[in-house]
Amino acid sequence: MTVKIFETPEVQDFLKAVAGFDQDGGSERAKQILHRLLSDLYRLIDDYDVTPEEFWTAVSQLNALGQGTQFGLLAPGLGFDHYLDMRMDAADAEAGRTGGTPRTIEGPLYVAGAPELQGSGRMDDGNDPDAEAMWLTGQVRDTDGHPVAGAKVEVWHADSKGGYSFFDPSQSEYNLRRTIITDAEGRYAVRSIIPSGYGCPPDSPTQQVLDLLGRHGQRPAHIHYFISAPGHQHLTTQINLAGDPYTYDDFAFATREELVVPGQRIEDAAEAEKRGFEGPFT
Ligand code: MBD
Ligand code: FE
Repeated sequence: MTVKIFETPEVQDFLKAVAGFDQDGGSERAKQILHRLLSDLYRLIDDYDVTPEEFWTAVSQLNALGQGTQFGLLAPGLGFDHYLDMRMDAADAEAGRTGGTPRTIEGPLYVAGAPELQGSGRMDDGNDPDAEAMWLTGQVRDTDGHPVAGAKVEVWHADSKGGYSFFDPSQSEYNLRRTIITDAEGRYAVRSIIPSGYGCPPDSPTQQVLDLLGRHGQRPAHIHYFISAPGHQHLTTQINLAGDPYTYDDFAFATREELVVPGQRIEDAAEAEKRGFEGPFT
């Protein structure tokens, strides 16, 4: 079947009616955007001779992607999150906002309301027998290099199996999620566990779409951050633990060279203690 009807006046008028152009109510912006989106899709159906079977298969897939956080998971896989970041980077450059730690994507697994720590404390609940201890330390500085005391550092990351609390029912509430307030020198130091990379569930609607593209759904081991302080631009970012096979092959396209950090292995508790880290050391 090769019919080409998209450019006909009937279809063009039909699209305008579908987008509510002849109606007084609704939102002008919604009408414009829906009209453009539908036009692009109608044209695609014409250009690729999309069959009714293919169309209804796509509808079923979209319905499946509407469950839980599935579309939020596919969106970074399709590059939307990174594209929005690229646009914010470009806007920052245009406005002369330079310096500082680069942003990268939030992802779909943030949960608000994590327990608050003053400068230091513990992020893990101690219930992950496969986990290795990790200390996460840092200093929040402004773009002139001055420390920011009292900054809010929200951190969240996966456990040793790549699962996130709230989404992985085997974990306790807010495990590996904390809001840390920086000390007088802008510093924070918390005890946690080394996260593993995340993988999209193999049978999930998201992975089904990635399979069609011949792509995996893996992310390298990473730690998410929101950093905020009054009078400063909010920063959404992540760090990647160097040496992961997926560091430069992230299905969510979130890796940035400046955010890849090598961990420093500490072999014994005495050494950790000497550095002022809080236990437990195993
Ligand atoms: C994650 O942990 C994540 O950070 C992103 C962006 C997508 C899926 C899982
Ligand atoms: Fe993540």
